[in-house]
Amino acid sequence: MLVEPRSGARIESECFIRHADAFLRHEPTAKALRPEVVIRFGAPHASKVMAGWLRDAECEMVVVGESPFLIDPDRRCTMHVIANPDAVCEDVLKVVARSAAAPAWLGGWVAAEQSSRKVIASLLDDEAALSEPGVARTVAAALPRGASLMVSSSMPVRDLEWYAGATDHLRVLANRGANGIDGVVSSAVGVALASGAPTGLLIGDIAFLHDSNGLVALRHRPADLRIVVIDNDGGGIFSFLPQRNTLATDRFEQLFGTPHGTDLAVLANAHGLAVESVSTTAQLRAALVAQGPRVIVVRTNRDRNVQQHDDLHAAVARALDGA
Ligand SMILES: Cc1ncc(C[n+]2csc(CCOP(=O)(O)OP(=O)(O)O)c2C)c(N)n1
Ligand SMILES: [Mg+2]
Repeated sequence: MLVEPRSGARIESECFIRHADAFLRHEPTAKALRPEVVIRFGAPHASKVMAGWLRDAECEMVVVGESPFLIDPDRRCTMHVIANPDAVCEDVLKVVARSAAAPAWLGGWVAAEQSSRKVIASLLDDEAALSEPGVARTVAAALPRGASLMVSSSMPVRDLEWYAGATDHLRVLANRGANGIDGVVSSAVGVALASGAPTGLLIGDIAFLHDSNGLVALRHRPADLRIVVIDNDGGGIFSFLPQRNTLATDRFEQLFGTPHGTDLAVLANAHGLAVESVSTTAQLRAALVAQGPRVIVVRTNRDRNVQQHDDLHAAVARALDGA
């Protein structure tokens, strides 16, 4: 079972695969794990790597969901079942043969997952200088059981999917789609107020600025909202795309990077909110304990972020080669 955080099914068991985005980049592993049938419940993962692997697999793909609207950008779905996922699972269990022995193919998935978990934990837990993947992993781990976590586009929702541990202690929410950075602060305020529970918001600087009106009068509201802003002074996602290397840097920055230079701590202060800047895992963990509304700012660097993702994937690949 490949589980992303929004599924609510990201439990500790190694049969619940978290790090497919990392290990499917390793070609021999991706080939060895080629599926014959895929059953997808709900929306696709954010991972482009997983989408490419599914596209190449030429397998049967059943999509199960309650909505009649099918999200299938690569036109891979061979059967669309519009039904309640729980009811479908219960019906399937009545007809499939159940055996005590795990199927042979499961071993390959569990082995790849185990190797990836070890590498990702060793590189991200307690890293001295926080990376963006490390922030996503730490935020998910540090929020208390029963909390909600809203994640923004573009990198936070991806980093959470790719690098977080188990997240079944949380209710994870995201606005996905073409306008992925619209209204994210306001959505999180709504979640915090409606749930009455601790709520985390993991958000990039541009999405934060784009909806900073959501901070208006927040200090007067009974919202335990703990906002973590990853400030890489622009849109970090674009540094992963081909235009980063095909355009001159100043043109890339003007069109895609869009650095703004705004002091986000001052902005949050202007709304009378408590603000803290952190740079280590321990500081972030400690800052997440206090109740909100409050803002925690982590400064990162877009080019270094690409390198840190590459380093993580290279380390996972080395572990898989040695396995
Ligand atoms: C309303 C809206 N405008 C523009 C976009 C295009 N867009 C997608 S991601 C992104 C940059 C987001 O930057 P930030 O919030 O800092 O996150 P990062 O990429 O750095 O993780 C932009 C402009 C969008 N998704 N929605
Ligand atoms: Mg950014």
